[in-house]
Amino acid sequence: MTSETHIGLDTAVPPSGAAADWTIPQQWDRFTAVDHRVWDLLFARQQECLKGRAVKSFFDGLDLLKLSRPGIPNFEELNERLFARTGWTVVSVPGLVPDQVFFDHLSHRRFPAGNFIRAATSLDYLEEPDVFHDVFGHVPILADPVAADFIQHLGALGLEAYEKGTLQRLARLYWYTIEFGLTMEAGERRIYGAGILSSFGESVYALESPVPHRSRFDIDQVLRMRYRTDSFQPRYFVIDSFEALLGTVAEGLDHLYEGLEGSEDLEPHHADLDRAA
Ligand code: HBI
Ligand code: FE
Repeated sequence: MTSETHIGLDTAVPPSGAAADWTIPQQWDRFTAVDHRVWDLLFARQQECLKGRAVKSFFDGLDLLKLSRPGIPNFEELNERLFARTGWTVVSVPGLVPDQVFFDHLSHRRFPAGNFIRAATSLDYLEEPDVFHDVFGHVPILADPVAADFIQHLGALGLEAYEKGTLQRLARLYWYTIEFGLTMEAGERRIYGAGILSSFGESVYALESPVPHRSRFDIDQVLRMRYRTDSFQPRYFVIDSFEALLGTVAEGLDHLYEGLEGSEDLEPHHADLDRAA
């Protein structure tokens, strides 16, 4: 049975010290030498592992945003470069925030990033998105203008879906693209989803293991497809390009939600759904 977690913290109030939008000061000076060392270890391992696996705009983003500098990035410095590039900024949050808060930030070109990093003793396991998952995984492609537009648009669609009660469907679109998306690039499959980019094991599994299904991105299928939050993904969707992906949502999703009313959810491990990708 797949599990779809939604942090329905609808009634939750921001933790003490956080603003109404759940942001908190990064307090970059608070990070210890061990924290920075963990970042450097994870960064070096992924930079090596992603060669030939990640989409080109991921590496371009690392360079443009000077993320190869040692240590956990100071958001003040990072945001000067990111904002100048695509109008996005990274904001610090204590952990998972309620859905509507999360999508509201995205709709205003603010990416919420965890203000903590995992322990050196658990480099490969993560309860909640930490600063490595969020900044190494999600931020570099925010320097790509088309991907930046798509993610902001997804934020606006998320707020709409929250009001309409179709957030569970929109969360799948988010999950199978921004978190675990693959794309074609020069005839090869490449990774662009942050959940894969920030994971050593899944960066290899997603492209090379015979286990998962890899099917051509089909927005109707994606909106019906359940997903797992507790294991490597049983299925990945492959887009042709960020431009093509943006095109699938440019007119909004209302007509798709309507067309899917009453349709069964799909299980990601069922092989009969495969459209060659
Ligand atoms: N909060 N900090 C944070 N990071 C997320 O990725 C996140 C979240 N809250 C809700 C949420 N994601 C989900 O709504 C999406 O993954 C669909
Ligand atoms: Fe994420």
